[in-house]
Amino acid sequence: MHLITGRSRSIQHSAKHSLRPRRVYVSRRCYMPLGCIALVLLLQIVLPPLSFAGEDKKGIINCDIQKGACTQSLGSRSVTLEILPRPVEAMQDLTFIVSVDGEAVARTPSIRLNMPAMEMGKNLVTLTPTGSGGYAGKGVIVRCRSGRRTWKATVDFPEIGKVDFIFDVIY
Ligand SMILES: [Cu+2]
Repeated sequence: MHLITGRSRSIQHSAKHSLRPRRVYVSRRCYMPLGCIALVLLLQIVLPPLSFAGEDKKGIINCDIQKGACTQSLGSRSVTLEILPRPVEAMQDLTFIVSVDGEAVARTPSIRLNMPAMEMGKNLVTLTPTGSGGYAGKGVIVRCRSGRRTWKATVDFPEIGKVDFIFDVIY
């Protein structure tokens, strides 16, 4: 709104006072590109949180990790993930606890941490067996520079496949 008003005023101004020195008119017009750049920068700040809200509405989050353990199905099995301590925060030492029901698997699963909509580099959590289908390991979820808080933990069982847990962390 401010930009449009500013422009129309300067056009009117130049029409009425066409005999005024040219320099005045030129220096007034110079504010326009600066105003546009400021507007673009402002939009870049405002838009990412809006698109993040849009992502949430699509229902990509399948786990409320702040409330407790989450369970997803993998074939005929159930895989459970819990992250401690809660609240689950970025840049903290976290313990990842995984369990799988059914017949014992021979090979230990691992967890890959990433963001659902952004490649954040390799972040692997190594798990060790704790007995009867249970595994645990330590890891850190990093803080995303975009400010987005939705992360994905992919639990990968070499023999039976992988399952995604998508949840919000606290920054
Ligand atoms: Cu990110």
